[in-house]
Amino acid sequence: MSQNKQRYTITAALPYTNGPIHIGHLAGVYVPADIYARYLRLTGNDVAFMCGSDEHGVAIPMRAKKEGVSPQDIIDKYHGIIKKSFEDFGISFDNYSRTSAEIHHKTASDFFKKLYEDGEFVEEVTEQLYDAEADQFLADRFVVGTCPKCGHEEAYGDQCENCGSSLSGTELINPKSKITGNVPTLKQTKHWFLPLDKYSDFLNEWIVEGHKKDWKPNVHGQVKSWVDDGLRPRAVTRDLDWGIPVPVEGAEGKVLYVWFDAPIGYISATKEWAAREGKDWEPYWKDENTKLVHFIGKDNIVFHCIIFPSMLKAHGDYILPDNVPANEFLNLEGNKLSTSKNWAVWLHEYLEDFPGKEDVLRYTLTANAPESKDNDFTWKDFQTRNNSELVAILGNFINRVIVLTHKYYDGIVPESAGNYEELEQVKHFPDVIASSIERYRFREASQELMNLARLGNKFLQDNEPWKKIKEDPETVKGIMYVALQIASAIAVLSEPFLPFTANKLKNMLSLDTDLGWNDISTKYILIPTGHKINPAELLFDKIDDKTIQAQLDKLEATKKANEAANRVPDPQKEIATFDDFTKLDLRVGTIIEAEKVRKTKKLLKLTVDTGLDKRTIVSGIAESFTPEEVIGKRVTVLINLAPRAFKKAKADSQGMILMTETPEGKLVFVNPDEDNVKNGETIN
Ligand code: B3M
Ligand code: ZN
Repeated sequence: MSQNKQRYTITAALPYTNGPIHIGHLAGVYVPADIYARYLRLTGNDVAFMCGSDEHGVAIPMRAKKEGVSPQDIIDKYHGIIKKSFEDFGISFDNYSRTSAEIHHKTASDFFKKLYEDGEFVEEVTEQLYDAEADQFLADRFVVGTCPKCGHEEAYGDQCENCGSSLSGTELINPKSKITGNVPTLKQTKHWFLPLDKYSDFLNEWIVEGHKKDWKPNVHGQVKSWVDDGLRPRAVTRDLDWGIPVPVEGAEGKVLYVWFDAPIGYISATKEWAAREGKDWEPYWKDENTKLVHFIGKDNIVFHCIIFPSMLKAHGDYILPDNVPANEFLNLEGNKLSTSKNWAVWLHEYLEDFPGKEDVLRYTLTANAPESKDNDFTWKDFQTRNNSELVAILGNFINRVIVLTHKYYDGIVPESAGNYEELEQVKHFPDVIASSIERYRFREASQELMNLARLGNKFLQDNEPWKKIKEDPETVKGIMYVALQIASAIAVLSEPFLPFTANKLKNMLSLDTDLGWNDISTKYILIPTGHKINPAELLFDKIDDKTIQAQLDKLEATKKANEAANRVPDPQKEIATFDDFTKLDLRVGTIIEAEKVRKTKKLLKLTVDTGLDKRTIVSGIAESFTPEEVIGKRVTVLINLAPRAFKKAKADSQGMILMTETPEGKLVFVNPDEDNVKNGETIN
């Protein structure tokens, strides 16, 4: 449990400004990082919590092209959305910067120049993937192919997101240009390479041997496998026009590789923050006593445990990360979260749909976090976490304490009376929760917090002050006194997890907002006799099935839109002869009557004027049209199809009406759009 004042630099992965933040980013990176930062501040440490928008890299011009705007428009749009949604969600960065900022361009350029002047890079002309039609080199996401390590077929030119391996484009199997779809050619070009193989022994000693015990197995294991496989030089420059220009002679038209510049963004953000706060930034990045912790998703492990530490080591002035507690991935309703497929719960949309429920999502994502394996977010679980835990346990306990204190004592904390072991038990929660947080086990920590609320709930349930108040008011004073101490402890200990709730709770209890984590086991009585509390306010309210269904419907619509977008036409049937065709008797007709066929979902019983006669045709169009909608419709009818009995329609169908369908699956009539064509006209 952090007793003495320790300096921490905490970083959270810089989100690409090619789209908004979704729950996968929150669960993987930002909620755990925020819990950790808030806890360390509460326990009296000196914390610099840094993040910012990652505005370079191929993802940005690709999104710009897709939206038909400039890369600058894209980064300004999404930097704004992301920054605001983090603020509204209570992610308490000390600085949220952006890598397009001048201070970052300078910091990253200076960093590159130092390594360049120290001869750390290998300058080499090599053959790189090139798209002749697009007349450009295919860097990073501009090319996809099969990963040589794991066989994933959508690996990028710099990394495979499936196994996390760092790649170079020429290692991809069956590469394809994402610009034209062409198979790339090879073309010579000069780049500067960071010789990662040179840092293999250092990484092996520092991480593989040195952090065997305290780094998460999923992280340590990845690093060990890459070091054991053998590290290779990686180009840290690119032939792109979007990014930080390479600051050396002979590098026209080249920019820093986004994964070279982005992690330096943590340093730039610290410099920017320190200048604003009148602090010295250097101790946060150069003092060996500072603990540097990177919060990332598993696809960023190679960059934060191999490439960036090698850069820091090569530079020589900087400290190395104390830990990199990467999380695994969060899925959504059983499918992988995907920005491109819009398969996500976007943070800014959640905040619109669920105003005042920031903590419900924070809690759900923490209680269900993919800390050691991929996990699944379901709206049902979100509703259950809210209704069965936050409302029924935490909210219920707090509400009873506040309401009864006002009812029995006009809001004044009564004298203590009697001895209750619960008061002793409260003292242990700070250390229990701290121990989980300090080992990056935030799921476990959040459940320990919920156990404190359970303790309070059970204490009231077992002691039933509402029943004793008449015949034994003295005992009730003791019960309410203890309940108020438990509520105060929750107000402090919940702040890292549920900052909005903790605020409300501190207001209701009229608690001193500077109360620290350790005050609970040292000061221990946070809310003394005679202290006046404020009126009750609702902390949580139930989320009903209708609200959840609306979210599920939204996802269903996304799924349908994706199917529509990816729909491919059926392959051509086998060749039919002209004779085959002449057998079909296709006529113009008009639907003159229509009715639903009872006990069926799809059938309408129609009367069609074919120009030869008025006949019954049973058609499977009831899911796309009501009877009223089809009466009067001009249609194309196949009139010489063998009659077919439809029992439920109590009729034989004497033909078929030609239909097609939209990508969303809605049926559409194939009909002559020329009104004065008469019924009965043949269609050839
Ligand atoms: N922009 C985020 C990602 O890979 C990446 C992180 C940079 S942290 C320096 O999704
Ligand atoms: Zn792979």
